[in-house]
Parts: sequence; C-alpha cells; structure tokens
Amino acid sequence: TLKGIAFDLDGVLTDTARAHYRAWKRMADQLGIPFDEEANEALKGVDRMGSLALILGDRPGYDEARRVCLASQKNDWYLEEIAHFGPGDLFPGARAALEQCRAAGLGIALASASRNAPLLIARMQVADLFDTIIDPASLAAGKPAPDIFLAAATALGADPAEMLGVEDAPAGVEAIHAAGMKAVGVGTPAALPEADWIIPAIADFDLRDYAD
Ligand code: G16
Ligand code: MG
Repeated sequence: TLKGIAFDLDGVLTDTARAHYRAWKRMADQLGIPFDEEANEALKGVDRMGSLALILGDRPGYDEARRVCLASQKNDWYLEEIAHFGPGDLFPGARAALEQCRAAGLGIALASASRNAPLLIARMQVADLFDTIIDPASLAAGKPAPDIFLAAATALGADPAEMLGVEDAPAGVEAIHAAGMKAVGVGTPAALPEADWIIPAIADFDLRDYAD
C-alpha cells in the first residue's frame, strides 16, 4: 500500500524551464558561448553548478571562484524571471493532484533540485499541501543519484517501496528507481522509457492507476 509520494517541481507542477533557459541564455550570450533551447534540454533536473559546467564545457579560464560568480549572476536573472509567479503559473491540475494525494492520506514531499523551490511553492500558494520540502543543498549528490528521494522517504517516515516519485526528466526517473520507488513519468514514452507509468501532463494524474 502507498504511504507517500515525492513530486519534482520544474516540468511536473509548473514550467520554470523557460525561466531557467532565459537566465542561462543571457549568461551564455554575455560570455559569447553558443546556447540554444536544444542544449537547454540537457540541463533539466541538473543542479545549478552542474548546469553551468554543461554550458562551459572544457573552455579554459573558468576557475571555481568565477563559476560561483556566474552561477550567482544567473540566479539573480532567474529571480527576475520568476518575480511575477503566482497560483496561475501552476500547471492545470497540479493543485488537484496534490489534494488527491492528501485526501488519500499520503505523506507528500517536494523533491526538487532547485534551491528556489520553497520560494516558488509559496508564490504559487501550494506550500501548505507539502509535508516536507527536501533541501537539495543538504544532499551529497543530485539526480540521478537517489539521495533526494531517499531523504523524502526518511522525512515522511515511509519505506521507499511504499512510495511513488513523479518526474519529467530521465535523470529524475533514474533517481526514483535507484531509491527503490516506482516512477510516474510526466511526458512521453519516448522521452521517459524507464517510467512505470506515463501521463502526458499532471492534469492526467490519477492515484487509482498506480495501486499495486
Ligand atoms: C530544477 C531545474 C533545473 C535547475 C535546477 C536547479 O530542477 O529542472 O534546470 O538547474 O532545478 O535550480 P536552482 O538554480 O533554482 O537551484 P527540478 O528538480 O525541480 O526539475
Ligand atoms: Mg523536473
């Protein structure tokens, strides 16, 4: 029986990918590094410093101090992008999916790689629907490592085998499985071949489909 569920944020409950892209693009343009929406795909679910490393590649001249500076500048631009976020920026059905889990008595965790996740769920007025928000800064390794989903299980006091994870990124589905949970993929079967169930969007979320 299901005891808990862990939701990813970006790409599952809201679309912050566009905002991340615009902020990274601004930085890449300033550095004269080619970057487009296709290259941005590889950054989904990857943490801030990891994303920066993917953009810089093996270009010389970017030591740790400069990288920290660039990551901080990107985040300032990202904060500008999400300054206007509100409840209307939740994907259709996102709040209903969370309420469905609450009504079923599940513990609910937020398992986002974003350090801005607490700010976003507060602005979108769904913070009260989560029992715990895992702080990605507290983890040794990001997705596809299982750490964030294992931390969710611990925080909810649930066995991973009694939990579901909901993700839109392949690295996220891999992390859910590595933690010993079943994965609901939001997207297409082609993009998320490893997911146990696939829904096109969070509006299609239905707990009854994921009973074992
Ligand atoms: C999100 C995005 C990633 C982003 C990461 C870190 O992850 O998908 O593109 O790089 O958060 O964000 P921040 O710079 O705000 O800490 P998720 O796990 O919510 O899909
Ligand atoms: Mg995501």
